[in-house]
Amino acid sequence: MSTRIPWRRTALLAGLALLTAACGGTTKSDVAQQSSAPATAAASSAAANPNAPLKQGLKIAFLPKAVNNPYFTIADGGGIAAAKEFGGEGKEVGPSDASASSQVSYINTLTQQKQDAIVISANDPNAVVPALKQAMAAGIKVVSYDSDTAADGRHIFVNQASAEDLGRTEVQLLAEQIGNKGKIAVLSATPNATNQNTWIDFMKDELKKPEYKDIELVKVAYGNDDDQKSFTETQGLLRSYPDLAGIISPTTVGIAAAARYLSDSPSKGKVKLTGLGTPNQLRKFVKDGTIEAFELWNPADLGYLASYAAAALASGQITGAEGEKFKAGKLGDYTVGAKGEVLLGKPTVFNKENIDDFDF
Ligand code: RAM
Repeated sequence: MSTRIPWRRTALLAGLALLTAACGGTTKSDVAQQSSAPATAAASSAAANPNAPLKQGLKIAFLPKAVNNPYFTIADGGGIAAAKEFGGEGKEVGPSDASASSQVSYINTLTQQKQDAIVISANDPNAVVPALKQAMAAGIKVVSYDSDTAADGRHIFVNQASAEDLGRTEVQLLAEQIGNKGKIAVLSATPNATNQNTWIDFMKDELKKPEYKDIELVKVAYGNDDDQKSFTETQGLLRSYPDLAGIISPTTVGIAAAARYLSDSPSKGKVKLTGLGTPNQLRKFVKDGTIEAFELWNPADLGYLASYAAAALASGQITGAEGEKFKAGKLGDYTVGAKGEVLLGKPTVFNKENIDDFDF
């Protein structure tokens, strides 16, 4: 099977991407696949020198989806700690809302400041690309982590876990709890988030399997990674679908707000809730019976790995090409995979048996 795309279609797609970027947002159908974006165009032409020492005094800036999201406080804390370890200087800057274009002005400022690397969790795969391209043209290395940009907007994507695995296992977790039957909804983050949209696509694919024929996905709601909006959206879901069997919320902000709503309502324990959350935010809801099981990776490890990837790029150890290797401190050795992707590892499933073993 040929993978060549006729040039006219390529030009059309590029034009569409520009148009979308100009509008400051990416619609669902334009969203790049979190782990199947086209081959990275950003890998530098300079050859990698795996034996180059990590440079001292590297300035690494973390640009999360939003700074008031506790998940990113942990992730960026891990990244800043890593920078300290290798003799660099890490900092976190970013918007207080996760809207599509909210990160652009921060990228421009970081470029003017001549940071050595920008580590970004993209609120929109395309809206940030023109600014990131300018940063790269100024010699700044760009690492996406958590939520990818389009491939030409970064050198490397540090992915928390296989997107396919996450999407499918979340459906499996909920299906088991509702006996493979009933109406379900997804409470997502923002409509443009690369990571959530990719996971939701895999959820939909998983739901096509015959064992889930009695499960109906009635709605994908968006809480915008805003606590209050996520709370209200949960309320709306229960009002619109009084016979709802369960909710998957693949966002730490969404699942915490949904759990708070459910735990105080007659639906507690009846409407099942799963998704991605931090053990510290959800411990009490596991103990009071609102949540049976949910999953996540260690956010601090994600930030830590992204920080080392940024340092390896800025020191010339790697360029972002497949097969290059680098060391990530206490996490050990990593290899750059296809499409410039570095994979952190497998997520953990938390339930009442193991939740007290985790503190993040
Ligand atoms: C929220 C954000 C983040 C996502 C986690 C699971 O904090 O949307 O991007 O990875 O949830």
